[in-house]
Amino acid sequence: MRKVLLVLLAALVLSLLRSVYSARRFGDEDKAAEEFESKIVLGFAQLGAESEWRSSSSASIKEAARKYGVELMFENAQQKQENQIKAIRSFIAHRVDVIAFSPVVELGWDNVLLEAKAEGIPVILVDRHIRTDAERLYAAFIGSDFIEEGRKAGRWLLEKFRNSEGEVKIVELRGTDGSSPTKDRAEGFREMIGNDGRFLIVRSLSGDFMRSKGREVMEEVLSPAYYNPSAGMTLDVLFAHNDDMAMGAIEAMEEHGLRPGRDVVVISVDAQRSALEALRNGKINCIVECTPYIGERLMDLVRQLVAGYEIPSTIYSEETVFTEDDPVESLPVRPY
Ligand code: GYE
Repeated sequence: MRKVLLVLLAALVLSLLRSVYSARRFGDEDKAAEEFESKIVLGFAQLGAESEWRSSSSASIKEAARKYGVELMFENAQQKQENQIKAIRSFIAHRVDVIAFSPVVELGWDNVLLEAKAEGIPVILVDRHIRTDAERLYAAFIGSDFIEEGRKAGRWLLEKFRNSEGEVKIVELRGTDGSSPTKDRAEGFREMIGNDGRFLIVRSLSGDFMRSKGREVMEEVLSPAYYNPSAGMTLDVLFAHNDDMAMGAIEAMEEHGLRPGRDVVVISVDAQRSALEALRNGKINCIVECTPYIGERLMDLVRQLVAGYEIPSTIYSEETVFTEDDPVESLPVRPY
């Protein structure tokens, strides 16, 4: 009898253990399934690492993805459109939930974006625009108003020279040709100064948004063939489409014995740490801010899209202008 009772007790204990174990297993599986379902996958095709701005923008996106629990597939296209297109195709093949990218140039995206659309994968343009006749190839644009940035630069210049009568010779250092910030900053700038006959853009050259190229281009601008004060070949203003190129050009000017900020008025765009430092030191006169910190807003949009909410089609960052007239203590100290 005792033996039978013992066997029964053992069987009971065993079955209890089994049911506890299987309940735990089911619980884990449920949790895993839930996590699997809620983890959003975002494919981001970054255009390159041409500037400090770009590196900060990449860092902002990676940090925000971590913070928001978004699984990020991140590709760096080394400034090549074909690499960006390849990256987007691989995101489509992986069936990510959302694709985002910063288009290196404006044209040539229709095919790949139609492919994403056919697979029902929404696309967000980050930082730069595309140009297309096709409809609804992307859900939203998030970034800066580049035309307004160009206007801000022009407006400041008009104010700076409001009391001067002579000609104002301007050299423009453009960013990457074919890209929206280059086209729009140039447009906004011309819109402001175009009706004032004193302002002459004597040269407009591309430095591809890179510090090394900004320096190279400025060296060419200052070579005897183009710069010869005794023959009246001078330069009054440098408008650089970004800080990296402005910093490179400042080095070249200093090597030629010019005092940037005094002999040549320098206007730049971005407001990265090194340029703000140059503004404090009087080597830059005006910086139009363009913020790379768009990661968190992007993750917000991604979540809303996946949850099926309507999202605004254009979201511009709020930005300001820093000038030589600002009290030095009021200028921000940037981490980048
Ligand atoms: O101004 C420049 C970068 O697209 C806004 O690209 C961005 C520009 C930025 O390389 O520094």
